[in-house]
Amino acid sequence: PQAIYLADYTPPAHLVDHVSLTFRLDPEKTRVLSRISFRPNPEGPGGPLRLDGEDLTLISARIDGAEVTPQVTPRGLTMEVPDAPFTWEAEVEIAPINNTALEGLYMSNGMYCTQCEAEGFRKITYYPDRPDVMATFDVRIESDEKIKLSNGNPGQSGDGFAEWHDPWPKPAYLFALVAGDLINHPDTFTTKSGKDVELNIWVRPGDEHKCAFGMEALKKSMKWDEDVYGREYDLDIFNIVAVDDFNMGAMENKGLNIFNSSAVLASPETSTDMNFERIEAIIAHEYFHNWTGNRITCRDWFQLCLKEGLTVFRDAQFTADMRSEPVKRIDDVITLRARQFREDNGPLAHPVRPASFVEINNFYTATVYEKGAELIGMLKTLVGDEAYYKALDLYFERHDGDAATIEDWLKVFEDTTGRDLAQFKRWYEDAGTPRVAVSEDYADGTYTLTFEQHTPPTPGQDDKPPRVIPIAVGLLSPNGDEVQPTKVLEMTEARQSFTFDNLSSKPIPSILRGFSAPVIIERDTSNDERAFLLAHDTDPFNKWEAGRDLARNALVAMIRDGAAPDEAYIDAVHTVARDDSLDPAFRALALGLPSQDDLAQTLFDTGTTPDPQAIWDAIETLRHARAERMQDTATRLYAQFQVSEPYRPDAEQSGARSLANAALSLINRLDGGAQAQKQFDTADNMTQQLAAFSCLLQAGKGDAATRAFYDQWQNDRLVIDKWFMMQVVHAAPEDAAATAARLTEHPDFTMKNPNRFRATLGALTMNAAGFHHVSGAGYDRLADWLIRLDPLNPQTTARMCSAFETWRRYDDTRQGLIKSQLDRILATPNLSPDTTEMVTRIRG
Ligand code: B3K
Ligand code: ZN
Repeated sequence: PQAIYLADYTPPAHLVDHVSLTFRLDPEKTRVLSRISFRPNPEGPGGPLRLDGEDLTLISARIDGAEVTPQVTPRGLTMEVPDAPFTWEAEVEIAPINNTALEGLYMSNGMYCTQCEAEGFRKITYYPDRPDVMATFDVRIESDEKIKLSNGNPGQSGDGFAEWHDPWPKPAYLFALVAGDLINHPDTFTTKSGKDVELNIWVRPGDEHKCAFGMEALKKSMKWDEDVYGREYDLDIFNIVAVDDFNMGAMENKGLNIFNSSAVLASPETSTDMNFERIEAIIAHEYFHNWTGNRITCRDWFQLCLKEGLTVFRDAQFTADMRSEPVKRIDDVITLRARQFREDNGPLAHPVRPASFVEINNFYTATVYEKGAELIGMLKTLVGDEAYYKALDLYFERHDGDAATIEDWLKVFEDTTGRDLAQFKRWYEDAGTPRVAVSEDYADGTYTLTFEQHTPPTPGQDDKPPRVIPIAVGLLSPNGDEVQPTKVLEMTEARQSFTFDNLSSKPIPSILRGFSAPVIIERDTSNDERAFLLAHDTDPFNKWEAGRDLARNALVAMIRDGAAPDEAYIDAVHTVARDDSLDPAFRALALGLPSQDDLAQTLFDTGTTPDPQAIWDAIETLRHARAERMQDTATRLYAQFQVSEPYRPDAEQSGARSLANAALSLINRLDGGAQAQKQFDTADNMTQQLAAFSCLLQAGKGDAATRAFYDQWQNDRLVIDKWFMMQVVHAAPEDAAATAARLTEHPDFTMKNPNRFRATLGALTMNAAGFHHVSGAGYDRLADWLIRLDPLNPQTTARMCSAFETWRRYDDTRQGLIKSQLDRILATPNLSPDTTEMVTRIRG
């Protein structure tokens, strides 16, 4: 497979004014009739008409009514055409029932649905399948299926057909079609200018009771985007459809969002508090794409972060407004470090705006999404809130209807603020996580902070010039008072100092408040100072960070030096847990420990080869020591934070439950699962039931609960995914691979459903000590299944290869084991381009 380069971008030779599509649906022989008005692009390179097309059988083609015979290849067709506007008509045949890749038109439980981003439309009909070709669409669906949906507003419908008209020009990746036996959960929303919009969530019969929460989330999102960004909805109808077989979370097709059912269906009995929060965020995210993605789209796929980074940033703002801002920020940084820092520090590192790719689906990454969102946050910090919203207004005004670029995006900020953003642009172009070393000096009332930045090399990028880094800093006096409220220091040089005057004593700095930039701070500091910040910092993020650093140091000392659990850490976290003036959700977060993967990277970065088993042992030992020291507190918190009111998935109740369940996991270490069993037996919501189930599995007392859970939920696919996942994630390291293997034999296992595949094999990769068990069984099982899945679903296979991306951290034995699995995957005949690209990059 050939790489394509951003530098090679050329505008399309032909533009499209309008598309009419007719679908005659049939599982094996769907006919797609297209009628497309083309015209030469005055800014294009000229030349023949080139249309993308894959896995299509061309039945007939016409230009301006006359039959033509184009040159057809497996990737598309070429045709000499007049140098004037013309109409292209084609009829193609496709077989949705055979489409296991879940890209293009496919079937899920008897229902027709589509996924076109990034390049799936070319599996539906011949078309210039690139985002800078935008057109209005009319769609006619002919089928006996009860419900037939497409983008835009409904037109005529009758016996066996339905028509849809989308007045907003869009690229083909936003096309969608759904047909099936569906039931709707209806509602309405009146926009700020008084327009009534019909809202529907469409589900399979039996799932109707799981729609109410998603609908509320949708209405809140619509209101929020009006209030905060001034963005109103622009069609008469907004449809959401839940689909069981889906490669990603959801898709923002114009007026017809298609969701993985796990990202929309919710009920208290079947969904955890975390599920509710995630669903609310994904509904918001897809809705917000209507402006940031659809009305303004991307010129080419290199610009993917233009819509994704911005939309992730917007959905994070929304969640912070709906729930708790500090808790959301801490959660997001945990995820960013776990996924994006890991990616940025390994063989898959790439810029937020990549310069080349083989398969674009491999670039829907934590870097494009989450780091992309961090860049928006930094920009907002640098220019200030007012200028940020002014720039956004200009962006919407200037680029509505455009397929835009990162240059366009930065230009609106330059034009609004008069600032030169050339240095900021490096954040988009240079991969890698900057390290910022900090030193300090205090003399005669003046305190000086000196920062030095350095970004390690990443594949294809050795030298990285300094970037602009907004570093939010506050200073505390030794008695705990804040003597310098948060101030944003703008670092632009490789090495730079900032001074603070008139201080009566040497302050304690709180650096990178709110995690103001996606960097790694390197600073020699004492555990006393960390404990001080955990107790006194006014910035909730850094307060949490101080506790996290203490825990990490304690664990590293245990692993590397055989130290005993650090009493000072346990005291400090105990004090936070007991402090009733703090938000329960924050206290639960403070009780969290760094992940096994985080510790492996920390050890590696400081010159120690990580031993996954030793990491697991240390975490177990520390958890046990904590439980013993905090016994009384755990009992008190567990009782105090039981929720007696009817279940609500809001921040208040879910915070209480998260602290009660953190207390349960402390209790569980000492009582052999007794309390967890009680909670499991009496739980009336999934948050409580699953927390108890996970405690029982960890205590080695999960057999009865495993059977009971299955019996109770065997008819609910989403809950059974949890059942698969829990057993693998909580298996002891030496049993993890065997547990996953055993579950793949279960009658409910199917590799065709991405959720189930991830719940089983993805869960194996989440069990770090199990996946990296020195027997190599974890690596072997995963490789087996990736090889089996690849011919069916390359996209999901390729994504899961990233489980191997950290392989160079480990000892020679493990490196050898992983390398032989990577070689085995690469040697598989007919391996997909998706997986080939991933494994080749990982192998290096
Ligand atoms: N834009 C889609 C992602 C499509 C993935 C294609 N492989 C979901 C989202 O970010 O909203
Ligand atoms: Zn998105």
